[in-house]
Order: sequence, then structure tokens, then C-alpha cells
Amino acid sequence: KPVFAWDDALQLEQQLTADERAVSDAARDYCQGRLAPRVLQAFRHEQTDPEVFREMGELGLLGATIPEAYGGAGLNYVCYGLIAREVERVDSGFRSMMSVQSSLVMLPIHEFGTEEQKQKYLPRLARGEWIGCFGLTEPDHGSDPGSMATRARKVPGGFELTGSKTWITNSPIADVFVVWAKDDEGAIRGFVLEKGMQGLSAPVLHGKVGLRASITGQIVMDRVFVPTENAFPEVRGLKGPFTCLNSARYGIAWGALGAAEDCYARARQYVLDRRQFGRPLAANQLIQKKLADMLTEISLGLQGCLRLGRMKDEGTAPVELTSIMKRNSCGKALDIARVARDMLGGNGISDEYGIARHLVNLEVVNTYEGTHDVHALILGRAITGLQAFSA
Ligand code: TGC
Ligand code: FAD
Repeated sequence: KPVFAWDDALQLEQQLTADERAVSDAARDYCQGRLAPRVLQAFRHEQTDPEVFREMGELGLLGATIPEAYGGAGLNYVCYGLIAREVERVDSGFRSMMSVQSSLVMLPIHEFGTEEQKQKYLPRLARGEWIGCFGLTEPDHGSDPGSMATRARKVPGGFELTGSKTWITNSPIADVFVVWAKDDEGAIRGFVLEKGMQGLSAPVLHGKVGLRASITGQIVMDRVFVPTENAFPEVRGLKGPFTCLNSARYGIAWGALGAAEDCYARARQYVLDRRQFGRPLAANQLIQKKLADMLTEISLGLQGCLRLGRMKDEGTAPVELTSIMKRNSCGKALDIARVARDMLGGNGISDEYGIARHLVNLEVVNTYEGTHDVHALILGRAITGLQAFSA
């Protein structure tokens, strides 16, 4: 008789290849063994440990889909998703550190960079020796990056970049900055900046209530000279940054469900252990319904992520599917975290029980890489053929 598993109802494990299971298991061992014991202090004290990049690099968790010839692990998109799920099961901030490095820095250098740029940056980024960040958002242009104000003026031997980017993951500790700016013709182009370039600074943003284990800052560029060899030669327009976002948003779709799974597992154990009115909380119908709803959404969501991963690996995934899954995973994970927090009563408010941390992290995850509503508008446009972003 088939047996029901409370933690893998649709038997995701059985739908993976042996290699994919091995990657997922190795990622889980590292995350539970090395990251989980550090997360409370990192979050509570807003401390980002750059050593995490080195550790992840050693295990091949950075640039998982980048070919081995450039230092990556040469894995498929399903593996990348499984890694994101395991990292975010511990904390969205750790996943942010990993996915910016992988999808938003290594991927564009691999996809759009010259051979020299690939050789120079990718192996060191893959090992976590160098830390990367991605500058698209500006103080006045978030959901609408096409209106960006940062300019790349052509000068002899290169470009001069002026402008500022904000809410940039990893920027205060970054060695490599992938920055998007408009050239003299008004076309969006990508540039690779390096720490120490004159006129470049990356002040930290303090006081985040979520994602506190992951450092965030600005990128301020005051006439930074960037040699021509540091520009991506061909790519023009929003296609450049959006190609990176397609990959990062896909990872988030898996990752947010990893956080949701952790909330569900913690809430389940808590209500089994905690007694009120003379019996376990878990014996109450209201509590059981909450757990049933959580497991349903997690199970369906993971199947959707796996399907999207398989389609990405086959090359058949339209970008709108990523919007469906990023939006669904974030919204559902946020709902699950809120309900799980409630099930722990007063203890749910303590950072020591983990769920409130996931909850405030997921508020960020629901906002970055395209807000919940922006993804609804992307889908609305695809469904109707009518854009509703602007008048
Ligand atoms: P639109 O007309 O839709 O497109 C302009 C050009 O871009 C192409 N394109 C895409 N290409 C590849 N992949 C995609 N997903 C693409 N979406 C669009 C499109 O084909 C077109 O190309 P061309 O050649 O015809 O010019 O542009 P729009 O200005 O109308 O776009 C509107 C909108 C809302 C879809 C877009 O601006 C958007 O997605 N906004 C959200 C902004 C966002 O996601 N920002 C993320 C910043 S990075 C970040 O948050 C990192 S956090 C990481 C972490 O810590 O984990
Ligand atoms: P806005 O665009 O001002 O949106 C505010 C509200 O208005 C949202 O609810 C939105 O859904 C809504 N809205 C906007 N337009 C419309 C519309 N047309 N119709 C209806 N509603 C609309 N960016 C990077 O480039 N690199 C990074 O590494 C990075 N990391 C981040 C890390 C953190 C911790 C955070 C918080 C953000 C990060 N971001 C990063 C920025 C992130 O991508 C933006 O915050 C996000 O895209 C939203 O932009 P915004 O904050 O300017 O909000």
C-alpha cells in the first residue's frame, strides 16, 4: 500500500535523478550542518560572514549552472533550484548571497561577457574568492528599471559611469559589480566594475527588518572610468538584466518554498509537543486544517517548480512561467509563515523559534526581483495582450 509522507506528499524525491538527489543531499548537509547553527546570530546582529561564499564555493554551490571550464559545477536548472531550496530552508539571506553571485553576476558574465572577462572573473567568483553584486535598481526607478538615470558616457578608451543604485545585495563587500547604465544612444548596457575604481563606493544600508544575514547597500558612481574591455560587447536593452532575472527568479521560486517547508515542519513539531486544554495543540481541528493547507500549497508549488526546471533544462520555458512560479511561491510562503508564526503563539514572536525570521525575510523576497503585483501585471499582459504598467 502506498505510504503517505507528511514532508514529501507528492514524492518529489522520486522524481529526481540519482545525481539530482545527491546534489540536494549535499546541499542540505552543508546548510543544516554549517549555516543553520550560525543564522540566529547573523540575523540578530545584522552580520554577514564573507566566509560563507568561500564555503559555498568549495562545495560547487556558486554558479551551479556555469560550465566546469569556467569553474562552475555544470549542473542543470533542477539542481540549481534544489540548492536554492536547501539554502533558503535555513535563511533567505543566505540564498540571496548565493543567488546574486550565481544568477546575477556569474550568469551575465558567462552569457554576455568576452572570453577574457569569463576567464578573469568566473573561476574566482565560483570559488567565492571574489564576491559579486548586481546593480539595476535606482532610488527613483525600482519596478520600472527601463527609466534608469545612470549614464555611461563614451570617453577615450572606455566609458564614464555616473549615477547611483540602491538596495543592492552584497554591494558593501563586493569585489565585482555588474552595473546597468544607459549609453549616449540611450541603450541599456552592462559593465563590470571592480572594487577600488576611482569614484566608486558602496555604502551599507542599515536597519533592515528582514534579510538581516545578507548585507545590502548602494552603489554610488561619480564619473567612474570603466575601460572598454569591461563592457559587455553585444547585449543592449532590458534583455540583458532580465536574462539574469529569469534565472534568479526561478531560484527564488524554489527557495521561498524551502523557507515555507521549514515553517511548516517547525509548526508541526511545535503543535505536537505543546499541550493546551489538556491535549496537544495538534489534536485540534483548526490546527490540523492549517497544517493541511500548508502541505497542500507546498506540495503543489514544488511540483510547479520542478516542471519549470525541467522546461528550462529542455529550453521550452517561456519567461512568463517564471513569473507564475516566483509570484506563487513567494505569496504562498508568506501566508504559510504568517500562519505558522501564529501557531506558535507568543513563542512565535521570538527569533529563537525561526519562523518570525522567515516571515520578515519573505516580505523582502516577495518584493525583490519583481514585486508580487508586478508579476501579476507581467502575466496580465501575456494573458490579454494589453499592458497595464502605465497609462
Ligand atoms: P518590456 O517591454 O517588457 O521589455 C523590454 C525588453 O526586455 C525584454 N524582456 C525580457 N528579456 C528576457 N527575459 C525577460 N524576462 C524579459 N522581459 C522583458 C523584452 O523582450 C524587450 O526586449 P526588446 O528587444 O523588445 O527591447 O519592458 P518594460 O519596461 O515594459 O518592463 C516592465 C516590467 C515590469 C516587466 C519590468 O520592468 C520588470 O520586470 N520590473 C521589475 C524589476 C525587477 O525585477 N527588478 C529586480 C532588480 S534585481 C533584484 O531585485 C535582485 S534581489 C536578489 C537577491 O538578493 O536575491
Ligand atoms: P516600487 O517600484 O516603488 O513599488 C512600490 C509598490 O508599487 C509595490 O507594491 C509595487 O508592486 C507597486 N507598483 C509599482 N508599479 C506599479 C504599477 N505599474 N501598477 C501597480 N502597482 C505598481 N535590486 C537590484 O538591482 N539588485 C539587488 O541586488 C537588489 N537586492 C535587494 C535586496 C533587498 C533587501 C531589497 C529590499 C531590494 C533589493 N533590490 C535589488 C531592489 C528590488 O528589486 C526593488 O525593491 C523592487 O524591484 C521594487 O522596486 P521599489 O522598491 O522601487 O518599489
